Amino acid sequence: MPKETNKTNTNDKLEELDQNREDSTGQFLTTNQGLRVSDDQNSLKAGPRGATLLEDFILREKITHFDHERIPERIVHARGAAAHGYFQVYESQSELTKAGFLQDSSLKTPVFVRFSTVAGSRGSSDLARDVRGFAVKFYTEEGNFDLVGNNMPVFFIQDAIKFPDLIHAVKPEPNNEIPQAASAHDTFWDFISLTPESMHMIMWTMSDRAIPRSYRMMEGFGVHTFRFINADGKSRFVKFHWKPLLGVHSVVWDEAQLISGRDPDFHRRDLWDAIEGGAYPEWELGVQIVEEEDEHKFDFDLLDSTKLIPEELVPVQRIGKMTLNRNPDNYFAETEQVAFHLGHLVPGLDFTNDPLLQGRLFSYTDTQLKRLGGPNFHEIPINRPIAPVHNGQRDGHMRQTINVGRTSYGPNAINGDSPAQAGQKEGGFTNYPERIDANKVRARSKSFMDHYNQAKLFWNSQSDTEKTHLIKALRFELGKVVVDDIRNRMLMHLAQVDATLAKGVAEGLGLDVPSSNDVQLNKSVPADANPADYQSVPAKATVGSSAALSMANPPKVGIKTRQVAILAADGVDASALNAMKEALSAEKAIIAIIAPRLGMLKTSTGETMKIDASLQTAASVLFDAVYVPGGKSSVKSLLQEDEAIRFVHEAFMHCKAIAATGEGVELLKAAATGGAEKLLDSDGVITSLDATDADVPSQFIEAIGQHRFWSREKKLV
Ligand code: HDD
Repeated sequence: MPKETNKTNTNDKLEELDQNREDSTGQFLTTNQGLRVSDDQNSLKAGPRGATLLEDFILREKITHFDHERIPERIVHARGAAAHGYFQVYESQSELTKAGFLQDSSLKTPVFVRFSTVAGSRGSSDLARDVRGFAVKFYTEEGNFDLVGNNMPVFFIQDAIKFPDLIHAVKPEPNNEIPQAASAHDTFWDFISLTPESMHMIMWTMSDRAIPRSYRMMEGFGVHTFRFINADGKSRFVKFHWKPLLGVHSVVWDEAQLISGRDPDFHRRDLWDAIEGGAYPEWELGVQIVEEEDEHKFDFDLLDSTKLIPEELVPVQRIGKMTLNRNPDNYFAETEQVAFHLGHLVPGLDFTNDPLLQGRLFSYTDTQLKRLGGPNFHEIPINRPIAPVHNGQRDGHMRQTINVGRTSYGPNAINGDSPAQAGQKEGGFTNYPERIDANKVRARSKSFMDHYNQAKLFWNSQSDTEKTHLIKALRFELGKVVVDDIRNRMLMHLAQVDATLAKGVAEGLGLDVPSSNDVQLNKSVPADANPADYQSVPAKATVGSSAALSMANPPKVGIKTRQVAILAADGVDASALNAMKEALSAEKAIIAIIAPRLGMLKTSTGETMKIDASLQTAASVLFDAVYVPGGKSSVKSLLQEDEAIRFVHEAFMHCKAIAATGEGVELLKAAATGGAEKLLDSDGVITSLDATDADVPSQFIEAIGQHRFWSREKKLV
């Protein structure tokens, strides 16, 4: 029988993790066998200067363990950060699914969520232009359910058999292992330019979605179409979405590159700090439901992972909320050893025949066997379900469970046929009995051949700023390509998506858009196939747009957890500084006082204040906004610091909210290029010569809430 709903199962998981926690505070040092060690500073030698003795088992144990500390990093998604939390459904979804964790609004289901980049190694920068992984492990009472998604709703390829090619192409090139964590190189674009099915995904990865402001401000998507099954056995198609309550925001590419130098752990740190500070990130779980009989009513195939269902056609229903409220205790034990797998499923859910999904079902367990070293990785605390585990599986590397009794097989009579198979009534999982009657073929469905229309839909749905950023991203990426043919092939594809897009990119590359309209560029055609079967469907002249695909006009969600820098030095205007600090704190923004040096600051009234960072370690790219209060001697000192001028200049270039009062305005003038008037008159720049102007804090808060002021940027479309 499944465990009774106890409404507190988040505690079960935490208690289980607690049992494995080791805290050496106040304890003696021991070997792994529990032997107390008296000297951990010197190895055992023949005399103080003598040779070290092989007999020194303490030395050997310590060094051997150290030598084996690293496990193979994930072949993809190697770099990540994770957090614990819980999920709660708003109301029972029994009409749609019998999944236990979606029935009871008072039940908190524990989750562990790992965010990641895809291409880079474990030590690469968080700010690479890349897809972000968004993997959620629900520890439900019916077993673990893993929703292993990304922050983009579509994927590069339609069939899993191409995944190794895609990843080989994007990873550093094999001869010199360059470049790290970047798609801007020949092999990636060579592959993409021969793979038209990637064009929709390319629109997403070249958009600012690929450089998020924070993991906390990203959407998540299950990508594939799954099935929900209710207690009557009725199946419906479902797509999963995560909608962040902090809105969806990104940085700009120049900023991303600078952050990679200033703080390559920017996203990891942001998640950690927010949770430590009690600002728990939240996402609503959304579902798009398609009735079984509507499977073929769209002009794309629901089984094709390069397509999304526009929200205008099928609205997203928000059915519950996930809150991340606890950082891991140990990066390796939890974040590195967590093992996700699409095949970790619970009753009430099932797969579809999406060929990308089907291949993934093989890959994840296989990769854990290599990475975690054997078949018992489910016994590692972070991977253990809260549901009890009973089966005849035995032995293997690092087995932890001590299975009692004589039987490890079924049927058996010796142990009363235990463990017994569970019927549906007892919570046993059954597959949806989908009818399959087909020839065995290696082929791609014709319904998968429309490679440009949704790329076009994405392009049409972007604001002019987003279109400009997309063109610039493609100019950057293809600008780093060395082989000319690749650029020309890409321009041909882009021309299929949109003429302005192709022209904008071509201009930046100093090329003309090729006149050929060759939609036959699909080189992913099997040897003996009829090329006509693989011909891409030409893009329609007009394709609609979908508001949900744009990050422009994000919902106003306030400035909670936004990072605000206050530039100050000795003599800073105390009342202006304090009034701004008070106003920002009331909105739960995070404030940092940045000064020419570390230590304490003396304000105009003699008050001392702690400096959070010096201009040498801080940079505007690590903040959402900057304020320069007045105070004659403070501003005079700042004007002598190149870093202070650069700080404001960069914040302006990156379209951030800037405020200055009293003499602080002088620093803004010094930071202006192209005339002080231009900077002072720009949107999102709030100045007042009145040192304690009471309107400035509220105007500044309103401006930070806008995220960025794109009117400062030159548009390309
Ligand atoms: Fe994958 C990891 C997401 C296609 C094979 N994948 C991995 C992770 C995420 C995704 C978020 C990291 C999980 C973690 O944090 O540990 N992958 C996706 C999405 C895909 C996708 C959204 C397309 C819709 N993946 C995909 C294919 C294959 C793989 C087609 C292979 C056929 N993915 C893997 C893997 C990884 C992995 C090799 C590496 C580490 C791991 O599994 O545990 O098995």
